[in-house]
Amino acid sequence: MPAHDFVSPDSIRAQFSAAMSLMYKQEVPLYGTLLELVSEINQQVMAQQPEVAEALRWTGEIERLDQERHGAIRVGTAAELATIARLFAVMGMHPVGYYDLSSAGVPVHSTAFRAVHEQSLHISPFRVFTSLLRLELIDNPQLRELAESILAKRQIFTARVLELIDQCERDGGLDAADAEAFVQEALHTFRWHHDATVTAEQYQQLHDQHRLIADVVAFKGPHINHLTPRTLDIDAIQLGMPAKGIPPKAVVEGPPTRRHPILLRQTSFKALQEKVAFSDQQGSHTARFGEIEQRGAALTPKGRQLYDKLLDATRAALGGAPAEANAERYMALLKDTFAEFPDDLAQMREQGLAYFRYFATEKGLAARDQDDRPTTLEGLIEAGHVHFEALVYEDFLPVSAAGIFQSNLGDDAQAEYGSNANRDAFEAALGLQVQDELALYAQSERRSLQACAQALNLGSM
Ligand code: OOG
Ligand code: NI
Repeated sequence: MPAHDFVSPDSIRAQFSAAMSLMYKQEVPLYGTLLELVSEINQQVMAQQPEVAEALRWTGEIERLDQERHGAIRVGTAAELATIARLFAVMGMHPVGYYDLSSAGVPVHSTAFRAVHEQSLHISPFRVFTSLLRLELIDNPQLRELAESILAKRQIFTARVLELIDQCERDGGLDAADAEAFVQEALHTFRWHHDATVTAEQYQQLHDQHRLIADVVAFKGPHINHLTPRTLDIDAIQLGMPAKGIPPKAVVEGPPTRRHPILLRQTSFKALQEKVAFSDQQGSHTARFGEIEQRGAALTPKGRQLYDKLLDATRAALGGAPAEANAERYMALLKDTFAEFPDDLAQMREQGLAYFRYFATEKGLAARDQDDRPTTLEGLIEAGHVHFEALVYEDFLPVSAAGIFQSNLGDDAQAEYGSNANRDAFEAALGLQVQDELALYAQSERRSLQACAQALNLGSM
C-alpha cells in the first residue's frame, strides 16, 4: 500500500477522541451535562473577555477548545502498559513525563500519552494520563500473588486491535477503513465492564488493601475513569456545578485564580456507584468520576520551581492536605502566597518564568524589507513587529493528580508508601523512555522564533 493512502495518526487520534467522548457520554450521562456547562461558560468568557478570545485566536487554541479533553486509565501489568504504548503510538500519542504518586499514598506511577508537536496538538490535543499499578509496594505477599494471578489471565485488547497495531507498525500506517476499524476496536479496551473477574470476597480483599487495587485488578479492562473537558474559567464551573446537580470536590487543585493562568487548575466530582456482577453475586463499585480543567502557561524550570515553592509554602501554612473542612482557608492562603508570582505576560517573559510563542504581526510583515527596522527580538517586540503569547501547558501536575486520585478514592483511603519514584522501572515496563516535557516546550518556542525570523526576512532572532 503506498504511503499516501494512509490516514495521518493525528486524524486517527481526533476520531478516537470523538468516539471516546461519545461512549463516555452514554456510559456517564453527567459527563454530557458537564460538557454543556463547560461550553456555556466558554462562550460567556469569550464574549465578556475579548482579550482571552484574542489570545486564543493568536495561538489557534480557539479551534481546538471544543474538542479538548484528557482521559485517565490504570493498567495492571508491564505487558499491558507496553501494548497500550503501541496502541497510542498508532494515534501519534507518545509518553511524556514521569509522575510518581507513591509519595501521595497512591501505589501507581504514571505518564501522559499525547501528541508532541504543536501542529499535531492543534489537530487534536487529546491526552491520556496512564498509570501502572505497583504491586511491589504492597507488603502482603498472598494478596500480591492473588492480584498477579488474576491479572495474568486477562487480555485487555481485542485480537483485531492487536493485528491492526502489528499491521500499522509493519506498513507504517493504516488506510481509512483500517483506521476506522482500529478506532472501534481500540475503544473496547477503555469500556466499562459490568462483569467483574473475581468473586465478591476477592474483590473485598483487594479493596481492603487499597481501593485502587480493586479497581485495577477486579475488572476485565482499564475502563476510562474520567474524561476531562477544558474550561476557560474554572471558578465559574466550580460555582455552577451544584446548580446542575454535580457536587464538586472541596478545592480546585493547582495555582490560584489569575488574570494570566499558569499550568493547570482542576476540579472533579465524586465517583459514581455502579452495579457490578462479581463471579458469584451482585455488588457495586465506585471508579468513574468527572473532572474539569483550565490550562495556562507552560512554565520554564525556573517558573516551575517558583510554582512548587509557593505551593509547598501554602500547604505548610495550612498544616495539612486541603479538604472539605479547611477549603476556604486553603484557597485564601493560596491566593496570598502566589502574589509573589507575577501575573503579567511581559514580566513572566522578562523573568524567564514561562515559555512563549512568537508571531510576526501585520506591521512586522509590512516592514520586512525596510533597512532601518529593528532586528533583535526585544526591538521587534517593542516596535510591534512581533507579538507573543504564552505556550499552553499540555501536561499534568503530580500534586494535583494525587488530589484528584484522593478525592475519588475517599479521604479515608490514605496509605503510606513513602517516596518510591522509580522512573527506570516504569520505562522498562513501558519499553520506551518517556519524553521530557520541558524539552518539548523549548523546541516549540524555538520553532515559533524561527518561523518569525523567516517571515520577517531575518537570518535569526
Ligand atoms: C488519574 C488521576 C490524575 C489528572 O488529571 O491529574 C488525573 C486517575 O485517577 O487515574 O487524571
Ligand atoms: Ni484527570
